[in-house]
Amino acid sequence: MTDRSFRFTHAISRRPSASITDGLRAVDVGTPDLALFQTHHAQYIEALRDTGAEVTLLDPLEPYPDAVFVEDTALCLPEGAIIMRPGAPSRLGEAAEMAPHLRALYGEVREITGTESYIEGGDILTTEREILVGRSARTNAAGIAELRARVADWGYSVREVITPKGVLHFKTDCSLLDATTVLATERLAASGCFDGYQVIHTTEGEEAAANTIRFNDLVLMPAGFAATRERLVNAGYTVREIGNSEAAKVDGGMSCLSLRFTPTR
Ligand code: CIR
Repeated sequence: MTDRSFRFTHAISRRPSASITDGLRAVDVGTPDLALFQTHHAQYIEALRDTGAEVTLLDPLEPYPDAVFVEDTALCLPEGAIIMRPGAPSRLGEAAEMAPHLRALYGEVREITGTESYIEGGDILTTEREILVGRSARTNAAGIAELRARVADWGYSVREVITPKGVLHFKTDCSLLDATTVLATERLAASGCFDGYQVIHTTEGEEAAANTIRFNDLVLMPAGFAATRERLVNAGYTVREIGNSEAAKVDGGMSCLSLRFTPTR
């Protein structure tokens, strides 16, 4: 088994814009504080660099309040990148903003183009053996079918799963930890979508800790979830905690803040 699903040479992130205060959110629990968001973001970028990756840091995009959440704009595989079609109308234009940056690094960039196809990167979990895509309020069956067609000749199998009702993205509730292991909330794992994988559950009340990223030898996780953190440390992972209070106010977390990949040209 390889480890291409969690070892990468590159990452792309985008600094938060002042318009993040208008970012989409399911429930309004307060407006993100830009200065604190910037501080957390800087910690996040430092951690990405500490993995050994080359990090491209893009400028803020004021017209798109949610543009800091770059993960939703593309799926990056070793063979090429696929530009998404975000299901949130206010985010659709973010994908075209990302495309040139990926074209600069990749030999091949494909696009989801169907006018009825919607798919966001947050709903996609790439493991060593398959690509799981959660149908959600942002990702529909047409988007998943189009992704399947785009990656078929690269040898990937795409499995459609369900993002739990009321959960923004599939990866809001899970993350890949290594070639055979995922971290997941009990409510998501109960759907059976991880049968055949080893699952470490977030502890009760710490569901918001499920969105982490395994990146080379580090696991980046949101700060403040001591019991779940202990489970990861006990399982042998090297955990780096990053402040996430401001991103969380607009339903964002560790995976949303970067694209991680090893491009082949
Ligand atoms: C949104 O609702 O689209 C943003 N406020 C949060 C996006 C989080 N992205 C992700 O989980 N991949």
